[in-house]
Amino acid sequence: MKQRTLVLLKPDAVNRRLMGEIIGRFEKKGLKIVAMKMLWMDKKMAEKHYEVHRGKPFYESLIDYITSAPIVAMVLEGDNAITVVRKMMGKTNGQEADIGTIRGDYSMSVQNNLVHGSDSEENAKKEISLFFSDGEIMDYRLVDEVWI
Ligand code: IDP
Ligand code: MG
Repeated sequence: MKQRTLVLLKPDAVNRRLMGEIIGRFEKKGLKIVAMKMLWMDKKMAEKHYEVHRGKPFYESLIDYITSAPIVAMVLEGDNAITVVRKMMGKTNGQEADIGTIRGDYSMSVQNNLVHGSDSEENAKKEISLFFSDGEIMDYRLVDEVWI
């Protein structure tokens, strides 16, 4: 089933110059980038995005982290994109994430784990609308789609 998912390259990905590496993995996998922008999240937006974590011990630190530097937000599209992206990200804790995943290969931290990916269709819809208007999401065909 064709799905769209929200992916964030978090402040550590930008600061560690890993944007290209991470975006390249998603491209090479066969996911389609249908929206992308760099932005600096403010506290209000961060609190909305991470609402489900409010009250958890790591919440304040998470808000500080995600607002500490620019991020890149993307909408990725593909067959079962939500699950595929979560698999490519690996477990939340970079020390536990399998080698071969983005976090497993590049993160040593449970907080500074480089990427965010939506975890359900419902959350994907909500998260995409927090970052992008309908007009910012591109409807186009890639010439290699028949091979993907
Ligand atoms: P996920 O990003 O793998 O879906 P969530 O449990 O939804 O993980 O947590 C959201 C984000 O909050 C994580 O990606 C990570 O940056 C941070 N986080 C989660 N658990 C902890 C923790 O125990 N300590 C510090 N930060 C955490
Ligand atoms: Mg999550």
